[in-house]
Amino acid sequence: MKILVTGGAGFIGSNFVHHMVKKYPEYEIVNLDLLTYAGNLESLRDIENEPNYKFVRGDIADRPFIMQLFEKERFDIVVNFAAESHVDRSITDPGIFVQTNVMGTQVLLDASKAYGVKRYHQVSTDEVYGDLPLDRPDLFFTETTPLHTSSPYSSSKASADLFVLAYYRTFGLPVTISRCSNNYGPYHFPEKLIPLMIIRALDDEKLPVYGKGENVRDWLHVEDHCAAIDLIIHNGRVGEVYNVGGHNERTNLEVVKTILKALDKPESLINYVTDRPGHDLRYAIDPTKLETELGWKPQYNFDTGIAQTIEWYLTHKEWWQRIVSGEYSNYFEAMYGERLK
Ligand code: NAD
Ligand code: TDX
Repeated sequence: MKILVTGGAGFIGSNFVHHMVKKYPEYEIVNLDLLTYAGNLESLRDIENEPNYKFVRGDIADRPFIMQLFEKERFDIVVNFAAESHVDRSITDPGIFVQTNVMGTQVLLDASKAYGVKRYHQVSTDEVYGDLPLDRPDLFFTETTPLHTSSPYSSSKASADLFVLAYYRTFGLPVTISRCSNNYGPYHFPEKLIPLMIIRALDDEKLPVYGKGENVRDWLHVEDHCAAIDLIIHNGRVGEVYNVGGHNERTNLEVVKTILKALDKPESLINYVTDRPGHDLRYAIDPTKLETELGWKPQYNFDTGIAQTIEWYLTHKEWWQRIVSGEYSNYFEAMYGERLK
């Protein structure tokens, strides 16, 4: 079995590559990544010489390159993680989100169709469902919740999902889609809430909490997401969408306070800053379909997962210090400089 993993140098993709390379020594795993600011080959250092693993640099939206790669490699399965993934960046620069997330997906679909892949899996997000109100804890996203997006990021992801489903219905391409809630864990790029707060708290720096910090996210440890995708590509029904989430809802403020407590840092580091435009209020996944059809069960709850994650950032300072000291410092200044003054 030969599997193309796109975006395998990013946060979730690199965790998935680790998972697959270790679990399936008989498979060939090809990791295709453009190495944007979010791609980091250091996240794959420990498996880069494994005989069942190979890295290829390239752009999923580069049609001639992708067609040549599929011609040469004849993949059985494609798992598409490659994307622009940060909501705040999609607000300052939406164009690249259309280019990579929509056009790139469509190129991969064409290549998968042309070369007869046995499964095309699209890694999507719960953000395609929009948001839920804060005062209705009884409501959850199911696979039949209408798509109703808020940000350029979520709109690009929803567009891609619609193309994936169209290629199933129109061309019979064997597709599956997973829509997961917020991930956290090792190799998470420090522009996202949890790693940003851990790293800044360690340095006693101000922690920028948007608005009142009352927005709710449903957190899932990245290894549980990877296990879900593994199950879906092997046993999921073609043409189906599977929601992935573990019922771990927290307000952003609760998350930040949990991190501060674990690191023995004062809550006075919290700084309330201007809210994100169009900020989604609450995400909450109903994972019943994945649990009942495929027997998926998460291994972590938020308490065990966040403890493991904090420990990982404490023991992998060299991984994130290189990022924080590079191009990323300019990004932080541009995104937060004025707001934190
Ligand atoms: P990430 O930003 O950490 O990684 C994205 C990777 O894609 C990077 O390695 C980057 O170099 C690569 N990439 C970007 N543009 C590319 C292109 N044109 N061609 C090839 N490679 C390209 O993102 P992530 O958080 O690991 O998310 C991975 C996927 O999972 C995304 O599709 C995202 O929408 C989805 N998702 C993320 C979350 C989350 O909480 N992070 C939750 C649900 C779904
Ligand atoms: O500095 C911050 N302060 C803050 O209050 C940042 C970076 C975020 N936040 C808030 C915004 C959100 O309510 O924390 C929450 C989480 O923010 P992000 O980490 O940016 O994630 P989110 O916008 O929820 O999107 C994530 O989950 C779904 C991923 O980035 C997406 O790729 C995924 O699809």
